[in-house]
Amino acid sequence: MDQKQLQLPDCPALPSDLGPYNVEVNEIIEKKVIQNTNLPLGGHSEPENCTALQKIAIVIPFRNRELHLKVWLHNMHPFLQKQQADYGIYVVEQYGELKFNRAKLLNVGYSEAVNEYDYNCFIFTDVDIIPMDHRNLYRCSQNPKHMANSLDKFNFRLRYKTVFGGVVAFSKEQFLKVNGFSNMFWGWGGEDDELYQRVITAGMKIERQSQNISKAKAFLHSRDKGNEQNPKSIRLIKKAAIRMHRDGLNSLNYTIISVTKHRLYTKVTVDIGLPEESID
Ligand code: UD2
Ligand code: MN
Repeated sequence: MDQKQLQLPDCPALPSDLGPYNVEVNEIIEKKVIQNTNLPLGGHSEPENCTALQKIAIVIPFRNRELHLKVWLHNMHPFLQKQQADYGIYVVEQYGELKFNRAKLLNVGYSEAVNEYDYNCFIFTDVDIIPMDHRNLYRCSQNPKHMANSLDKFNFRLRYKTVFGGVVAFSKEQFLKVNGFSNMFWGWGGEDDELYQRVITAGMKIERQSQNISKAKAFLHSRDKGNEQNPKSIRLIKKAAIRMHRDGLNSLNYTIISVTKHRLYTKVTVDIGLPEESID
């Protein structure tokens, strides 16, 4: 614990003065640089006047979505600072042209972040979702939390009851309990539902905030090249319970290409290898 932490009081559980937030999109695309002086290198920030109760790593799976990333970063730094968060942003970029593997990238982000700082809360978020209310707390709870339950593109409704994609929050303990995500989902879809099965199998429930508070903007886009639908996902989801203890954080291997400290984020570029032979 450093000198500063010793002297500062704990931050309040719920910061005051939180309410609806207007996501800025056009302003950011037009202006080249937004002033945000309150950030040391690597996109890590903590409250000035108090000690935050959680240390939060925000992990974003990424490849070739520069514009979304720019808009996300420029909205989310002020948003998270308003919530008095102690947080760091990790953008995990898949190296190469092979099939995208969102879930494995998120496992890599978790592993790299825990090696760097004493994080105890992990928020895994798509690069194209931005909350519309400061009361949508980017924090961990008693149970894993699904946070993308009220997206504008789905008329602020849940598509189905067990949906668990977009943005989720896990404490370190909760994430270890499910052995992270599966590493075996190459291409679009299903890795989020598989994670839901892990949570239930591990005896946990999921939490959500009210639809009103969770309102968020999700950008419309077409399917990316290299992220075609995964034909194996249904089969993998069905066997989640028997596979989860040997497919996840404890079987993760990857090769770091580079770790770059940008002002607004840490970029981890990683070679995640080739799809494994199906061992379901
Ligand atoms: C849904 C889920 C998402 C994930 C996905 C299936 C919601 C709200 N979202 O999103 O969490 O389960 O389906 O895999 O339920 N990405 C890149 N480059 C690429 C491809 C993907 O950066 O070439 C990243 C990026 O952060 C993106 C995320 O992966 O937001 C999810 O991919 P998507 O946006 O194409 O998938 P989408 O919107 O159908
Ligand atoms: Mn998307």
